[in-house]
Amino acid sequence: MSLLNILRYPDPRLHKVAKPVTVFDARLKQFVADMAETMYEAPGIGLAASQVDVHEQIIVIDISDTRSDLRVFINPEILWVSDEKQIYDEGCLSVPGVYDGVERPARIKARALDADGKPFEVDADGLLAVCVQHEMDHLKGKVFVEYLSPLKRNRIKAKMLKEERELKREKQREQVAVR
Ligand code: GNR
Ligand code: NI
Repeated sequence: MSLLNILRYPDPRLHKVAKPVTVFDARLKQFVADMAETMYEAPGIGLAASQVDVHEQIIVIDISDTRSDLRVFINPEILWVSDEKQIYDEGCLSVPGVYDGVERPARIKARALDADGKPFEVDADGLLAVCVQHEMDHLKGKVFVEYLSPLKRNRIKAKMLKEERELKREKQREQVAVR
């Protein structure tokens, strides 16, 4: 098992479009296990492979309070969305510390494959519907801040770049300390 590095907005690699998985082997299962470990450690309720710089259609989700209901979605497709919308205050492990309202269809029907390549369908509402749509956006190269106004997005971008500079400086100081 290993923890994977999560890309931070505005990293351009977050905007790459993921390709379908074609091979269902032990390597895929190991990667799914690493994604789950990374999501639980973060901690987050979902993670898309795009966020760890792997541009294949792989998502892990666990919205349970007990962190014991892992769902794996490979090559997911939306089959139906409700006309009814819901606004949810979304966050993202690639945009830490930022939360804002996003309007999306309140209910969806989706189809995906599990880690064995076996198809399944899911009817989702509430947080699960939000999370599946948020993660499927990542696979298309879309981050939730792109639903916000350009003003908000630019402020978030500036805040993230400032934090990145500060993180880099901290790392350099650590390096000097061990030399
Ligand atoms: O951990 C996460 N929480 C969350 C909260 C509200 C709406 C969506 C999410 S997904 C996010 C993890 C993440 O960034 N997945 O891509
Ligand atoms: Ni996210």
